[in-house]
Amino acid sequence: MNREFAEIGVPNIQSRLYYVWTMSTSTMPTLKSGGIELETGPDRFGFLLDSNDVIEDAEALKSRMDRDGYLFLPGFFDRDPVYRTRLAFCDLLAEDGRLDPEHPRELAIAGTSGSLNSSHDIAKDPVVGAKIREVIYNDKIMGFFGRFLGGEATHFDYTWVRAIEPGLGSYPHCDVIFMGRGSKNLYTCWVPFGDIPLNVGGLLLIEGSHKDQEIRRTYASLDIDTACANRNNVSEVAAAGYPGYGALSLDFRATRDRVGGRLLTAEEYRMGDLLIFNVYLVHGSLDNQSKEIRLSTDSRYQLASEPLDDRWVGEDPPGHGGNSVKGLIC
Ligand SMILES: O=C(O)CCC(=O)C(=O)O
Repeated sequence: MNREFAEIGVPNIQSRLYYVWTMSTSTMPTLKSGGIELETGPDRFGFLLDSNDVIEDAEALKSRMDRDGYLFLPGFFDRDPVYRTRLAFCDLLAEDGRLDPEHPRELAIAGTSGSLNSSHDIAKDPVVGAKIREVIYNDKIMGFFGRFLGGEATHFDYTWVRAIEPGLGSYPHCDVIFMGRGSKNLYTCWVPFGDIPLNVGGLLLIEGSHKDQEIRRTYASLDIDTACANRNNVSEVAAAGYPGYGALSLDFRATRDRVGGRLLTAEEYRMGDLLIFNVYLVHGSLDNQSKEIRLSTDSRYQLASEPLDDRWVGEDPPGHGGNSVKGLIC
């Protein structure tokens, strides 16, 4: 599937009437992650299972989460507030010089400059941050987690807001090494703030990888905010030989071959969709092979009665580094 611009008329709030995407039906784009081409045969690649058929059945949801490591709920959120948040997000990026002024802002076509790179800067913006939080922590999702977890649910105060430029996606990793100091019964929600077809590079995961015992015993037992005093103060993750900043590997294809299971993504993530996954699930994202900046958030939910990772709670959560780092002999 290829998206190409075709100008057709007046902008409309719910759809891209200003431009439509024309699709060639012949082939999918070549999918890459980390610059490495992915195999897309049916035994290695597929699309996420829609779990809306069991959305009212907590036991069925739990058993799918247990089996696959994720739940995909297309259309969970009303599209309109997500779209309005996107518009505010695009305005912020445009004012920062990150968008190409030759195109309508809402298309988020990448420009050449800008400084608002940090997820935290965007999340703290009084307009965009507030609009994002109104969507991703709304009563519907908190109620959903209350039923799914079987008790009152809470979420981290810190929200990861991504404005991903054309280029490489995220390398395969498990969230638990970044946020596993509290409850491990912790779930990530990944929410697109734009329609994200394959070439724009949405979330990619390895189905069933949350059950991989070798990953659990090794990589997933580590904590990124550590400094090995006897190893030049590198983190225990780096000391154990994992590449990059907390990646399990730099090669999704090889990691899939080792773990088994299929690589899964959505044929097109749409505004309103919700993807929930286990913090032990191996995931990352497809490379962004378009001209567009990919907008999305990831946020975390758990039982209110269980301990929270203190790096991510409070009015101004401390996050990684600084006082969060624990010294170790590795
Ligand atoms: O959006 C991405 O590229 C990565 C997101 C991610 O790693 C996460 O949701 O935990």
